[in-house]
Amino acid sequence: MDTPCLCAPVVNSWTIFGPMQCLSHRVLGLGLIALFFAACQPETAPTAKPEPALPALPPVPLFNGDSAYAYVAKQVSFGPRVPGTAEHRACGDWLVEKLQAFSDTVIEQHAKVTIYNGQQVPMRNIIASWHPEKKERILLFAHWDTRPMADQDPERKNEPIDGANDGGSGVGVLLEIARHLALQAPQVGVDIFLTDVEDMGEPHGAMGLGQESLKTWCLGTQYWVKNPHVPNYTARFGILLDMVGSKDAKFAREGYSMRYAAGVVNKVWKAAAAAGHGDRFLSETRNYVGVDDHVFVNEAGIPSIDIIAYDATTGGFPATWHTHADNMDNIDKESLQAVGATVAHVVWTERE
Ligand code: AHN
Ligand code: ZN
Repeated sequence: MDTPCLCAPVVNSWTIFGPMQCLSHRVLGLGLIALFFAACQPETAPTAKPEPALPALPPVPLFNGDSAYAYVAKQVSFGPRVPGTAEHRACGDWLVEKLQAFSDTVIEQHAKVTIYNGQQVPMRNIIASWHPEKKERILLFAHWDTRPMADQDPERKNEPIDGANDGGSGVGVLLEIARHLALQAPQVGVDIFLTDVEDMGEPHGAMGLGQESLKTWCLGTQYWVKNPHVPNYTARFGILLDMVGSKDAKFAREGYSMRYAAGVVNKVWKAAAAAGHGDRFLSETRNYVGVDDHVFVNEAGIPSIDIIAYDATTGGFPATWHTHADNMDNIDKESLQAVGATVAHVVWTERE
């Protein structure tokens, strides 16, 4: 039978140099010997091997604002993309077709959801994935539906809006990112989630996080949080693009994003500066959004931020928000370019 090691309460020379009675003493002893010799090295001798070089990152692709703009124009050409309409269906088919051409997998989620007035509408979430086998992932998302009414417009309030900015711009940027994902993979996996029935919330707006707001907006994302497109889906972080195409768009650090994912805000703001667009990403934090898709994704445990235009003249969203002026005349290629180049920088510089 082996003699059990009678561990000495203190390490003395015997426990180091004497016959080793157990593995832990042997390791400790050798460690101390190594330390002793290391300390005796002349100061000029290298004490550590150089770190092995990290695998090289692929180049950040050149985001093309003209291409993103064309994707926004194409969406708008279908007409307002109000859930339940033929225009919504046709645009959805086109989005799926584009993403199938650019990605490894496209998953659609179809369900009926109930909006604020009790009406049931068909929801269609669209999720495209690149390297779905990778554990380290980034989630990029934007809503693709448009608001069925123009409740912020003094005229034709009951008619649907074009939603060039609100519904079109974020998707346009993400399709251009998708085109590049097809050409050169970043180190991490990526999912692009086009959320549906985001914009059918109760007409009094959603400036707070009250129960009514939480219940009636972002229904596609709320559905996805309860029914992820793959079991136990998660991502390292998420970036929501909402209204990123207005003229001379500027982006404040959004309050909820700062509270739940300040590190991601910092990462994205740094990337904007590195991409040469730091002037658009303001250092100030403002609470101007209320509920948006990222709120629910944060609750699902994925730290997520909202890149959403902040207009100093309104103290909130661009003046075209939920009006008929949210059309192609008010889309700015340079804004799409600034946001797209920033997101591309984040995605292609992220290490696995
Ligand atoms: C507001 O309407 C304030 N938030 C809901 C999210 C949204 C709607 N974004 C654009 N339209
Ligand atoms: Zn909206």
